[in-house]
Amino acid sequence: MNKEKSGSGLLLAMLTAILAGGLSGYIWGPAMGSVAWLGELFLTLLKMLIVPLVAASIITGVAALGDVRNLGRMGGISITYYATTTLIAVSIGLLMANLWQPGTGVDLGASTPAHTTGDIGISDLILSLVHPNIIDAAAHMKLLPVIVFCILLAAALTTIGERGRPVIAFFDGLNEAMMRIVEWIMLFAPVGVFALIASRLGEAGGGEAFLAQLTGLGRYVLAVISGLLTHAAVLCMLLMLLARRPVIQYLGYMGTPLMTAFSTASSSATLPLTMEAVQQAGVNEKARRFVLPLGATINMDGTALYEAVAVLFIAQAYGIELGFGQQLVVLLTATMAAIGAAGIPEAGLVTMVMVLEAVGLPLEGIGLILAVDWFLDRCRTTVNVFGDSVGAAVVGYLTSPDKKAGN
Ligand code: DAS
Repeated sequence: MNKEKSGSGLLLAMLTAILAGGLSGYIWGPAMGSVAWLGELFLTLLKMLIVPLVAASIITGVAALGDVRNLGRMGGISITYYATTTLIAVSIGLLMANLWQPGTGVDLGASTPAHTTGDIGISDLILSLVHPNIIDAAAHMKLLPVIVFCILLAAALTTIGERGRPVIAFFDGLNEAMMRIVEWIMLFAPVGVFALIASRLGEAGGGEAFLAQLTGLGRYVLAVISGLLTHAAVLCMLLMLLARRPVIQYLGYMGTPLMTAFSTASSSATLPLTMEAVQQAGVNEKARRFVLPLGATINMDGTALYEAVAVLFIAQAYGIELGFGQQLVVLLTATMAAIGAAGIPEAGLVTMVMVLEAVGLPLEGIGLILAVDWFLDRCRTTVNVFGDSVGAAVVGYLTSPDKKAGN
């Protein structure tokens, strides 16, 4: 069967699995916990590939650039894309939170706690780029220092001529082998996705409980979802304008990784499938191997947008007015918090502390949004992964010598 046919078959199977998982979790609730281990198996199989795949793709992607100046150009365009789209996402989040006023009138039954005032460390962000023991970093899935080390290693390998070639060839073979394992794991994806959705909805108490939680925080959920959809539309425009790609066709390739992102709530775990899908879409190989692993680690548009909405929701719920200056602080700190968030479930909830402290809001406010965070995490992770895939297409097109559409 050709790749195209099997791809659409898998897409249909994944869609069916998500719907069946949601329905099962809705109907049988906690009883669906019995299949959670299948979801855990799928998630772990994907996680198992992350470090070797990231190392192999970064090293071969950077080495393929040859001249370090090309690396500078691709790196510059990538970082500019990441920063711009993340700032757009946070701005959309702030806009939605001011329009919907999700926290206004929320009865907390508690007095406004004293403000905390914290500071945010840009130095922490820079220090997170390196690690004293790269094996330890890899063992603990600290991907940023692994990526930085691999970029430096690849750049060095390209400067030592013949002696570097066998090392690069090794990582090239490793990359191909990893992509082959990804194809095998994808055969199990529908089962894994079904189990992840059904068991997690079951854990939330099943359909009725889930709907009660959603409606209880209705305006907040609407503000986040409408913001994420708006940003997804912006990404589609960037795909058409800056990468010259038809959106529907690209979404067709991205169907499986996007559904996996929604099911796993982990950009990192989804990365192997994103790499496969973007390769199928014919994106420039050098860009794909460099932009995707980096993007999956530091480019989180969905998370940035979500943190902006959540912080304003908490301020509104406590009756604390955030002026323009403070919302500017939210804009900057939510951008940095998103960069610092790992591609794992609930990471955005953790780094949000940085934003709350920056504007002196009570950390207890996080308790107001916990009930629905597992669902919104899936939504924002899906946008994170889509943003990474658009970044690969944009950087691939802008750095391709002939600017051929679909590069
Ligand atoms: N779950 C994170 C991810 O994998 C996003 C988040 O927690 O905000 O992208």
